[in-house]
Amino acid sequence: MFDQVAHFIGGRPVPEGATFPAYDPMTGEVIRQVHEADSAIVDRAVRAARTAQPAWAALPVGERAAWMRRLADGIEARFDDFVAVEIADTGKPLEQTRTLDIPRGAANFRAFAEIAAQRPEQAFHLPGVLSYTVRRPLGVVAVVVPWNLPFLLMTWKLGPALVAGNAVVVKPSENTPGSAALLAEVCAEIGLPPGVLNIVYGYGATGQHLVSHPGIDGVTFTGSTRTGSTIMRSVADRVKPVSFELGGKNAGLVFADADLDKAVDGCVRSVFTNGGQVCLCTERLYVERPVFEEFTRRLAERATSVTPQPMISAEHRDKVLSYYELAKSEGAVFHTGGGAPGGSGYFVEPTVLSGLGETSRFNTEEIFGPVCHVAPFSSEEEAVELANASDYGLAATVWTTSLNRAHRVAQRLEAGLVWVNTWYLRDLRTPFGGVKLSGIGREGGTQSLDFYSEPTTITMEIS
Ligand code: 6OD
Repeated sequence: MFDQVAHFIGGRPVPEGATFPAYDPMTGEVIRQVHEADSAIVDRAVRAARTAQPAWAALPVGERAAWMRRLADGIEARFDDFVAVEIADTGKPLEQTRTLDIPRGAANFRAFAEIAAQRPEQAFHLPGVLSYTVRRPLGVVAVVVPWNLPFLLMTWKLGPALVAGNAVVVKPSENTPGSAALLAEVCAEIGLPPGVLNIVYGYGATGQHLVSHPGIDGVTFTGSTRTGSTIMRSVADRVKPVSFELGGKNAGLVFADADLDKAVDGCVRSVFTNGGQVCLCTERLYVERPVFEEFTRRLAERATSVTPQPMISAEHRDKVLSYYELAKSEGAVFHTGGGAPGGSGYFVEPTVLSGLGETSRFNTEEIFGPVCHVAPFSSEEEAVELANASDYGLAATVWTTSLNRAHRVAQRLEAGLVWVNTWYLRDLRTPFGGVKLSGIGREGGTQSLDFYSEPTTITMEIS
């Protein structure tokens, strides 16, 4: 499916611009040729969105919500196709793609349809005064999507942006164009009004044309902190709102009173899911001394049997391997892994190591691979300090059977998201995002609807 990927502008495929290859990370073979949008093509997409947006915004929210449900139905009708393209682009395991990535795509549209349609509005009364607030969509939103959860994260942004009355221009990652191309087909199949959802493909230069286009009213982005700050600079002169979910160096704290079976299971998931290529994955594990050795041994044993998933690209594989080499040069103890298996594809070994200092680049920079560093701690105070000693603050996990400790520690962690005795359990109504270098703003539930709209407060005298 999709030997050639064309832009989707004004409801039509636009097979224009030079092409570039997209690869299957399992084999390193080229699987698609993708058209690249230059500034003129981006301009056409933004214009199409601007033309479509007023009529879309004028629909009652219930009608936009009905379109979101049609999108979800359309995704479910082509469920197996979505699974196939997402796996081809990313090398994800079938089970994960069937149970997480693609179902979340449909769920994102359904959830935000419901949240928007049921959202109450507020009015404030004083004697002789009535104040109320109306929310207007931003207008045209640039949706810049990463390669790690391409469909899940694209739809996570599209659901609320569209239901709030915006038109959008999406820029998927150059590595993972397939599920966006299929979504364009679903839009055409269900007859979504042309221009409401547009998609342009390309590398960073295409993204740069998009976010700096004067017709863009806001940007939502998930990806690296460096790209986030570049986008921020691009919109600074026009003072446009941004919502960013950026890098992480997430800590997990395993206390000696934890249910160790559960903690090991949970940490296997939080470290190795998606080949460690989820912004929420744990890269720093701190384990209370009495259980440090047993926990580390069991985690390392389990690491050898995780379903292998390739890194997204040869470049990313080499980056992850360069951190393995760095750790070796600094004298780390490898409990498992540390290399790359032979053969084709962008695989690296799941790796558990210890012995590096807290200020090592290995322990401070986001690696985004199937790897974690394990270090012991002696007290709750020390655990919290270690977890918080990071420039990032996206997610953290706490493993303990003490209810008091769970609350105490969770509330002290400098992170936008804390999971206790679980990981990546999601309620789409909750605020989602990070602190420090991990992002700005929150999406999820009404926070998403707030970001994708602007309030106007109307105050009148009643005489
Ligand atoms: O599950 C989500 O809603 C979400 N925003 C996940 C982000 C993962 C980042 O890699």
